[in-house]
Amino acid sequence: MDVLWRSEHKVIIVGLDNAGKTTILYQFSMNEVVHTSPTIGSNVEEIVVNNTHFLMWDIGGQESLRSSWNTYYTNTEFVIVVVDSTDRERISVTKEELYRMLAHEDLKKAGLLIFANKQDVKGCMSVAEISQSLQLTSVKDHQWHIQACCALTGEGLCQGLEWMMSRLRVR
Ligand SMILES: Nc1nc2c(ncn2[C@@H]2O[C@H](COP(=O)(O)OP(=O)(O)O)[C@@H](O)[C@H]2O)c(=O)[nH]1
Ligand SMILES: [Mg+2]
Repeated sequence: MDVLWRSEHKVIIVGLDNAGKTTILYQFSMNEVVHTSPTIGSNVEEIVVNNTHFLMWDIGGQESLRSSWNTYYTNTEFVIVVVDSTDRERISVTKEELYRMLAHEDLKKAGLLIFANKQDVKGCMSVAEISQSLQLTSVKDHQWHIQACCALTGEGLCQGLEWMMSRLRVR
């Protein structure tokens, strides 16, 4: 039996409140190829893409909840950070949370996927602007990728998943 086929990859979806995390998780579970099965709570979904299973946790982003993000870190293979590209005021808060996470022991080997969400909104920050604000080029100890998307239409989400799949193959 193929062990890889069976294994499940843990993913956490983080980001500030209102970034679009739940919308993205919902899109993934609607579009996934085989089936979806809500497990423990309403905020976790199993997404199956080409026989690869991802267990995705959508973690609340309100300030009061951010301090408990680390309770989800164990065995996490990918961190998806969702950025509201229209929220220029709080991009610095996202940056702070991002580097706090990347420094955490339990996330040392995790891949980092950043969704620049709400690209449908006129005047929003571009991928280049967000990369610069988050100083992504200084991230050397994690594999990372930034992807423009619109969670409402689903545009860009598959490319993000594809990047995660490609990272799985090289390991
Ligand atoms: N214009 C636009 N609105 C979005 C997009 N994604 C999410 N939203 C809206 O942003 C709000 C917050 O989304 P939600 O998924 O609840 O964010 P969460 O707090 O991160 O889980 C909702 O009103 C969504 O409809 C997007 O790509 N474009
Ligand atoms: Mg939510």
